[in-house]
Amino acid sequence: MRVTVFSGAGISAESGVPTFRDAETGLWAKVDPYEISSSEGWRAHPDKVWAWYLWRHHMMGAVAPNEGHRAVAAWEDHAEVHVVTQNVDNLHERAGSRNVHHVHGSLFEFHCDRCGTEYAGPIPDMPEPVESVQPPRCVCGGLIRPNVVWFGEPLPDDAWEQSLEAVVHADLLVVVGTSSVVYPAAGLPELAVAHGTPVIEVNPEPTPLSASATVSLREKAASALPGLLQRLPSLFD
Ligand code: BJW
Ligand code: ZN
Repeated sequence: MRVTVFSGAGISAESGVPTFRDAETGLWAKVDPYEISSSEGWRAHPDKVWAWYLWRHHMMGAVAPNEGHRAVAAWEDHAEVHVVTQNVDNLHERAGSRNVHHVHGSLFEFHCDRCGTEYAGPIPDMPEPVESVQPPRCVCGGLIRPNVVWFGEPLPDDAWEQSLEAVVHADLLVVVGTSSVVYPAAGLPELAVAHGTPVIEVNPEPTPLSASATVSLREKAASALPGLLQRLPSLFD
């Protein structure tokens, strides 16, 4: 069996990583997404954006995979598993998943915003959020930025192609912890539905996908994912 998992911030919530859109604890409850997570925001105030990403870089390095990430990795004992994740953390890899496609990039890689050269220099530790930090400069004079996809930017070609393949060839798509509002990524489950592939959504809250998912489990990732494959026969009764 080929299982593809499409994950969002909710799968890392129980590891202590805040989601984006939770009204109280979400990252966007405190900062304007278009100020901090767009190429316009970067051009206008790179020092503010850099400071925010340094803090998130610290936070993601300080947390561990939870039972949800670990369950997905363990499915590789029973199935061919691909993980398509919108998350810029590395918790799926740290849990042991081998085929992880990061459609919104990675917060553990950096490059120059002018010449594109990968940056392997030091990244300051930022345990507390601060207002502003000057990003390092490349030898070409450009600024070093995180390798993440901001609003208005294209998704990385390789990850996107591999994600399309993984969704189109899946026998089952498990969509976990995403609000399903950010495109083109949110189009992947729609593609599976159009192909007639069973889609299981795991999310304590309803989303725009819920109506078309084959099964919607109103459960949290760390409790729903560990027993999910064993539950399949009863879910599709
Ligand atoms: C739990 C849980 C638990 C809680 N267990 N669940 C109108 C229509 C269509 C598209 C557009 C449009 N207007 C503009 C656009 C385009 C735009 C877009 O989609 N905007 C919409 C928001 C309207 N998209 C783009 O700009 C994309 N690029 C693009 O379109 O390029 C075109 C182009 C082509 C060619 C050349 C040039 C351009 C890029 C999108 C990039 C998104 N980037 C971010 C930031 C990444 C870096 C970072 O991490 O800082 O990606 S935004 C943010 O949202 C992040 C996430 O990956 C993404 C999705 O969020 P996610 O993961 O779903 O999190 P939440 O918080 O929304 O939801 C969490 C869920 O978990 C909730 O449902 C909870 O209930 C649940 N949950 N606890 C399970 N324990
Ligand atoms: Zn450069």
